[in-house]
Amino acid sequence: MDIEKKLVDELGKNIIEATNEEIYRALVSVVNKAAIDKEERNGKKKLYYISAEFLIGKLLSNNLINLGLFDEVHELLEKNGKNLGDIEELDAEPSLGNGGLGRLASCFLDSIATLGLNGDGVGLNYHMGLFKQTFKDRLQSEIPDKWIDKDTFLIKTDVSYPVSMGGKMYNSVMYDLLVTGYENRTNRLHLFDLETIDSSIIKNGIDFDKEAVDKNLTLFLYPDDSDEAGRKLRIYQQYFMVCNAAHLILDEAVSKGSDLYNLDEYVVIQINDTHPTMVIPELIRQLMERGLSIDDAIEITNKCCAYTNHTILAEALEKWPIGYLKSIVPQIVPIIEVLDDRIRRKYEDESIAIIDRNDFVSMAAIDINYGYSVNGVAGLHTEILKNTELNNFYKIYPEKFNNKTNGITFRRWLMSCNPSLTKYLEELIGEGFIKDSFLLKKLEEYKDDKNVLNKLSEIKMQNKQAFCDYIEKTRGIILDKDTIFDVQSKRLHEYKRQQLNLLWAIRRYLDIKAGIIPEERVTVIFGAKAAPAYTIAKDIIHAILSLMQLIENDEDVKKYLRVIMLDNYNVDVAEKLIPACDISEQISLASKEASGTGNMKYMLNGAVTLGTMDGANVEIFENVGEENIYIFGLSSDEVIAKYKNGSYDPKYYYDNNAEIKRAVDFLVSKEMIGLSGKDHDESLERLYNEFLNKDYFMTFPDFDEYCKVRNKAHSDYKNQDEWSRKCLLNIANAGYFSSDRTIEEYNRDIWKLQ
Ligand code: C3B
Repeated sequence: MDIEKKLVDELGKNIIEATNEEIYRALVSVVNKAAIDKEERNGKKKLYYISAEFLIGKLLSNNLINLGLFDEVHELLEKNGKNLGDIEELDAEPSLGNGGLGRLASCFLDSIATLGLNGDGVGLNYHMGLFKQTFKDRLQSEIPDKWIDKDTFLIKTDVSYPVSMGGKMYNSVMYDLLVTGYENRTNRLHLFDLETIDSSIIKNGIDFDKEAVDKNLTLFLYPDDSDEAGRKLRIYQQYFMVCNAAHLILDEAVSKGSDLYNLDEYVVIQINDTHPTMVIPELIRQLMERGLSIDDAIEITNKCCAYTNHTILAEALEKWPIGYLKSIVPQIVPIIEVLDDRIRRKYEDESIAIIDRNDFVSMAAIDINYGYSVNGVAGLHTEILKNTELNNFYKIYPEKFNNKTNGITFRRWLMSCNPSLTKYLEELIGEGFIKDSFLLKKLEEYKDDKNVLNKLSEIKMQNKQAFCDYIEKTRGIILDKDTIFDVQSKRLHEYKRQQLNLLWAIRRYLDIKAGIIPEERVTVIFGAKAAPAYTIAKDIIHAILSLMQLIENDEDVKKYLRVIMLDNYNVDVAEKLIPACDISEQISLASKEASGTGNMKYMLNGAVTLGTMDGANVEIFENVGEENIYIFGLSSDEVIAKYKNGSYDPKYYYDNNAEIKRAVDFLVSKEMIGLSGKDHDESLERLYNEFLNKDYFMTFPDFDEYCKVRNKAHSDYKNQDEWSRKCLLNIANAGYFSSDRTIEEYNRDIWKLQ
């Protein structure tokens, strides 16, 4: 393909005369056309991956790489005095996700297309995304993340369906993003929307009138659900998503020749967490509308739907009051009642019923009773589901349960974000690993080769320098690449325990103030958004930002310890941060992190994990061996036992462990409180009390060992050859964590697409 000609045709002028904006717009169009050429209409059976979130990241480079155009375009632009990096700055990151769940969905779409499988994503086109995080007075504040501008990769289609909600009719409109596979076919991500959305109803921050559904339906992902209107809005969103999905699915199947009784030969639906669960009663309803009996409709739906569980935290296993459903989607309530009734008659087990005693509808119970597959996302997580959280279901449906350990796409998380490492790996072991990730193992041959180890350290240093440059340019903060980059980036949640990391940093700060000078200089980096209504999570951010401010203004401490909290951590920032990391903090309370996928990205880019035996950390441990990972903390069995017998008492640790007391007390010290210019700070006081009276995620029992192991990792870092060897072995053993492997397993065990 003559890319130069295409670009010039699109521009209507020479590249050299065009502005970056014009080039960006032309590239979007050229890329979309090239991607459309790779669409395939064949394939009888199709996967529909329905998800409330797709955290896709910027698309330009990724699409160029997957279409095999990256080098060509890069050179062409250079030749004309332009820079692809500058043009990429104009590429807005689609704000359609929140955290791991949404990022996983995007990695999956990449792998599905790359493996040549027939599968599309279905979701919603949030205009303002989750939110954009800014810091003001050491507090998080939220503003709309307006990513849909004139020029995006979105393609407006003429597909539209009527959706009845709350006694009104809404007409949807479907937008598509093309999903390019690496040297393979193009699939689509379908994003449903309303034409009537009106962002002028947003007032201060991200507040808006929650009842104006025609104006607000797809404004934000996860609108605040701390009041009834907010919870109802989530039901509106979820139903809107699945009602459209069901229409699309049935239309496509019928057009390919399905008589609907054989729908399962044409369709498989993967329900990503409980948000899309209403697709089950809705598909049944639409099948009945198309003439099937309820018995047939239920049986067929059952054969088409599979469910992935991503968490054991009760807060995320949705339950909706039946009253809400009656007021918003009365058309599916009788179906839900039938589904419940059948389960109750068949099994006399209240705990697996769909409508509970308090008239709440358990979304997971619909999925598990009426889907044919239930999977967890890492080995340990699936075992916990089977043996504890979902044990009652497992006893009835053992054959439905299976594990699919998460993975990440190497196209984005290696080739695109770390080109120098990619290139070096290609020189050493050939290009095969890009398509067959297990070939990374060949790198092990070089584990004692000093030149290779040096070169790997050198690449890491360059990436650290590039990250420093980026932070200086975008945040005005000057970092020192010759310190250990010790990083924790992920959503802010108590179970992920950013507060444990913070306590270590306070301890280190106090030691330095007391004249105990550490041997290693460390830069602790955080990136995390807190859900707007999650008070304690915001308190943790406030405490981190307060410590950051203290240190930034203290030249004595700053030489040895920096604490940096990055604002608005997103895919774009992650792509710059991850290749620059030395130590990857994966310190959730064992049993609570279903899998984690950041842990895999860091490993692949040659960082060493410091973590608990939780989620996929367990499998990272098994793959790299104990020499090449730093493990600490209670085991998941110990944690589960502690919860069961209710024996945990944070006060005991506080009273008996002087280091814990010292660090926690510092939260409400005059240094920290003083930053507010007042004599008290509600947020810090609340966090202090939370530690003392609750510490629900058991920070204190793990504190001593965490500090010990972390300090050991820091001191091991001094021996650069040994350290680099650990990095090499992490990279070499990351092959298992490719999402290509995960998707092959989904397809083999669940989807069975050709
Ligand atoms: C996340 C989990 O917290 C992670 O452990 C897991 O790796 C990913 O999903 C992907 O499986 N998760 C999330 O981001 N949002 C939820 N609502 C539930 C789980």
